[in-house]
Amino acid sequence: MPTAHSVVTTEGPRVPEGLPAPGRCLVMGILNVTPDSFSDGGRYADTSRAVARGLELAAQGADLVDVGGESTRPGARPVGLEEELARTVPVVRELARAGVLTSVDTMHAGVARAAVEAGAGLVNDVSGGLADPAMARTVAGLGVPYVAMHWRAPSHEMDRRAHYGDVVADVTAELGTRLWRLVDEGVDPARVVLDPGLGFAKRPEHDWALLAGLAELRELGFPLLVGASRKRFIGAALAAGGAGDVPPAGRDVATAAVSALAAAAGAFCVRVHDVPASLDAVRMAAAYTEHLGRT
Ligand code: PMM
Repeated sequence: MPTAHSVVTTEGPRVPEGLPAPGRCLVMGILNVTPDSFSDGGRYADTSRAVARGLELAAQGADLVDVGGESTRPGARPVGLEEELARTVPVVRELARAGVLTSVDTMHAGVARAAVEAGAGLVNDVSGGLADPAMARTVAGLGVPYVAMHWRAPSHEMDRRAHYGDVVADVTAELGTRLWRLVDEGVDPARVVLDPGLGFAKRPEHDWALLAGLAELRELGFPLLVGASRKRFIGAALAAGGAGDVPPAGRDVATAAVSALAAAAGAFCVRVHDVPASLDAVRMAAAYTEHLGRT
């Protein structure tokens, strides 16, 4: 459902300045420099291991590497600003020095600023500017692309907020409202990427409805990022299909399938742990969509 403010486009979404345009859905590799993220917590918790993993993701073909220093899994403990800075900034700096395009996954304006000053080329904010009132103006001043995700509440209470009438219409309307608040505060709409926030105040049925409803979200007229990797709704669908209880690290093939679906539905970028599988998946989606309507 387009909102009063929506810009309906018939073409594919434009690429925000500063991001690559390979002619297919972008693949963002996840680098969680945290002890407690839900599927890879602790693996890259120190700077040198994190940098090595970031270089590996880039060598595998990631279009950009998303460096996060605070876990957003349900119930995760908040991290102090100093700790988040210490986890992310040195990693961003080293990767930028090596020529790797990085984004910083943060809800905090201070971290966003420090990371961009250290070389990050994009700010990825799962709260879409709601968690830190200084974020919108900071991002406006930094002049980098900004991912604004649909978010309703901090991790400890988001599961209680997973109530919708029509989830696709509600998320589209809430993202539209958020977007125009950001623009009011100076964020350049040409630099904005929107994200439905799979798993954030969503139950598995909401996540599937949003994936199936990407076309409606695209009516907002902005590039869409989809973060499905290893999430609970993928585990739920595997279980429902007879695969049993598959732990997060065993969900990468299924994640790649979701990447293909998202890319074929017009996603601009997918955010994943396993880059090679999703890169092949989005390549297949590009070949497929090129031939849609020709037969
Ligand atoms: N999901 C997580 C973290 N950051 N960023 C965006 N833009 N979209 C997401 O869906 C998203 C995100 C949580 O997943 P992780 O703990 O595996 O990183």
